[in-house]
Amino acid sequence: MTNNIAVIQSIPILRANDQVAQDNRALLDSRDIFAVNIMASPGAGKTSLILRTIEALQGTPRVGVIEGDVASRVDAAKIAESGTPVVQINTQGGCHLEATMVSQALKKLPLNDIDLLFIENVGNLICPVEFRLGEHRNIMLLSVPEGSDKPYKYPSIFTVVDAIVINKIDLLPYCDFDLPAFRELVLGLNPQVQILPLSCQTRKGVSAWTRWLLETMHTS
Ligand SMILES: Nc1nc2c(ncn2[C@@H]2O[C@H](COP(=O)(O)OP(=O)(O)OP(=O)(O)O)[C@@H](O)[C@H]2O)c(=O)[nH]1
Ligand SMILES: [Mg+2]
Repeated sequence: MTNNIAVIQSIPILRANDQVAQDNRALLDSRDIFAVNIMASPGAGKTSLILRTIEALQGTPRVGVIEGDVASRVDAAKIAESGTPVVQINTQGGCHLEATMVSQALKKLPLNDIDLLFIENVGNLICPVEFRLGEHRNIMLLSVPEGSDKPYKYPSIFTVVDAIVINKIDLLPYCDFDLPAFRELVLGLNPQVQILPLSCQTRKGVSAWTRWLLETMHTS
């Protein structure tokens, strides 16, 4: 009798997420789209970096954007103004993007017109780290006013990323951000990571960032 009872084996959330992330990755690979997941604290400059990169690349490769925010279309509106295809995900309180959200967003993007996809994750240094989305590279942004001690407090994110962009270097004279100490600390956690200081405001360092991005895109 008990053989007739239906049983659903629940899949742990992260494993289920990884399966969808693999499907996203397969779709992106089949369309020759390189995807970059951008993680950072709120206000570190994720949207600014995407806008500066779009400006610097001048249409080659062709960029598309998925914007992840708890609420609002503010960031997507800024990207759309540049003429770049964009989809906004609102997590309605969720502190990170999940692969299913990206899967839905990919259905709304003109994939034939995109070579490089930026996924702006929700501003958070903890939760996005665990959730793969199907991306080819993970980038972290840390802005100078946040302080150079963040690797002590949030070590996980520093270990999973391929590059760390230190944004707002125009503010270095006004902050006590210790760049050499930060470098040493981060390389201790992740010896392979690229560290790219820049300012989205003055554009200093943006060309080194785009050079690294294109290099890693073409060698993937
Ligand atoms: N001084 C200075 N300000 C910057 C720089 N880059 C961005 N900002 C400012 O920082 C603020 C936040 O920038 P955003 O690009 O919106 O940051 P974000 O990480 O996308 O923020 P959320 O999406 O809200 O998490 C804005 O007022 C930007 O103008 C920079 O290089 N220097
Ligand atoms: Mg933003």
